[in-house]
Amino acid sequence: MRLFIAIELPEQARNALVGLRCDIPGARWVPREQIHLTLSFLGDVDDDGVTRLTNRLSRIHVPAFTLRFGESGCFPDRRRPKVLWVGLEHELRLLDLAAKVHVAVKDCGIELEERPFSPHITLARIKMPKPGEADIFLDRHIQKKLPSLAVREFILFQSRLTPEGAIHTPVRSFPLAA
Ligand code: 3AM
Repeated sequence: MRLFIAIELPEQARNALVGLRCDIPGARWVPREQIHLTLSFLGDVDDDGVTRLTNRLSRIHVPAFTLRFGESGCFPDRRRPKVLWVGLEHELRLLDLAAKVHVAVKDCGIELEERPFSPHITLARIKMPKPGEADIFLDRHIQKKLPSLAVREFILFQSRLTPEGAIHTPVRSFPLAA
């Protein structure tokens, strides 16, 4: 199973993020129901690995928390904006959760990229970006218009690749502490 671990966003937040779409040629906007905050991308994991992983993830203890949106940005940079995203303020409990998820995944023998966690929500991808093409999106002061998010759980998702795009299915959810 091709897996990733993420925080699902409430409908209201997803609607607000859809409202940030703008006219950028070649941008593929993430469908409303798929907008999420990735904690870790795992890639393919076999059935035994999934069992070990769900056991291990269910032992993570982090209290529930609230997230606030931050600035928008793009990867890798404005000259080549391939991924357009909205950032989140660096809430300590989010960083703690991401770090604990990372350790749990590695404890299960799953190899991960050692890139530092950079909290963001991907809204669009541009396959062949031109310099400055995303500036119209990046120059908005996004954080003023978006609601804050109450985070009470994180979710292990399966991602199936199809010619029509990825299909995300929740495998199991893990509640945060009260
Ligand atoms: O939420 P973001 O955009 O950061 O880009 C994919 C998305 O991340 C990423 O996993 C998240 C859920 O699909 N992803 C997909 N394939 C990947 C790969 N091979 C990947 N991340 C790293 N390596």
